[in-house]
Amino acid sequence: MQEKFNDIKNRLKEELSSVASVRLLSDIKVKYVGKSGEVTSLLRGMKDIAPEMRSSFGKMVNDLKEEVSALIAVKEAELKEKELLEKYEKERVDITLPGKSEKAGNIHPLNIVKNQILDAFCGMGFEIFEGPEIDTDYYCFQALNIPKDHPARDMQDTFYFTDNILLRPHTSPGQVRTMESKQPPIKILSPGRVYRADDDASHSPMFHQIEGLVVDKGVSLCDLKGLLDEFVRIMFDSDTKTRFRPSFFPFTEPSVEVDVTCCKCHGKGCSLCKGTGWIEILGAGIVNKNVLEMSGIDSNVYSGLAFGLGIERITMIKYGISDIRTLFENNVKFLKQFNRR
Ligand code: FA5
Repeated sequence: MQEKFNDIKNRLKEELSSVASVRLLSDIKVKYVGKSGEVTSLLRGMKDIAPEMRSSFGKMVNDLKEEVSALIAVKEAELKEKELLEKYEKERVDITLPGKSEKAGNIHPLNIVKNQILDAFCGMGFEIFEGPEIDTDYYCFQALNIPKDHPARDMQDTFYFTDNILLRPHTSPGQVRTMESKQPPIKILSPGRVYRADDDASHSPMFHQIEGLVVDKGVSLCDLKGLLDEFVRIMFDSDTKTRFRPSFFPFTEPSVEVDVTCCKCHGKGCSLCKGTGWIEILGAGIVNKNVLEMSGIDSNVYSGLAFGLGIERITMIKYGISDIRTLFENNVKFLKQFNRR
């Protein structure tokens, strides 16, 4: 029996001396100490052993099993260590090499300014409502108190698909759609792209506006002034002043245009502000009663204020950009200047 035990140990040692991986070692483990392995099978032969010899035979087999398992465990630890070192070697990184930095894009200046404007008004309790870019004559003009053939249409001449379907020339249809869909109190902003038959250094055929509308009981020109003063205070330098000029929009009465002191010359007069010291940023006013009534709001109970600002204009003022077209040319050198990282 001892001979048989020795034979098992010798064969095992020989196999262990040439095994090269943990995976192959596990086959050897199964062969010797697995459920049907050579050593385990010896115990099964117990029934053929004389009863008085069984206890010592059992002990001998268990000792053999322990010895075999220990030999396998030592080899296993050795192979695992070897495989780990090989893996580390394969994955070795030279940490002294210069890193490859990822090229990240940055937010377009128009979006930077748009987000600042939305943040400023949302901080004052405004909600955002987006209307369609392709709209009807009714929403773009008629519901805003601009009937067919009214000369005020020339101020916002745009691109027509049919007599009735057009690219919206301003975000003011957002006022009407909001008032039709909800009753006061209303406090919304409507941002989006708008289109006009314009094209020069300060006018683009496609540009972005943000419309603001507040409708409630007792809304007055004082509220409009306070709101826009606060907006300018948030958006521009603390010494920037606002100026309200009388103006005309068919959908507001009275109507105003709002100027801010020029960011370049601070009111002294320069080429950017054409020597006036002021730059116009938006149109605004008290919502015309006809507009409220056409949208289903009782103008004897409620009044409203509205404003519409051009995002390009504010971006140009904030960054001292003299030609609106640079905002749409996608010149990477120009756009990279706005990377704030
Ligand atoms: C309007 O569009 C009115 N709907 C604004 C309004 C809303 C008035 C609510 C009263 C109540 P206006 O045509 O002035 O107004 O345009 C508003 C702003 O859009 C201008 O101050 C200017 O900043 C910008 N803007 C107008 N045309 C262009 C253009 N072609 N390119 C770039 N910006 C423009």
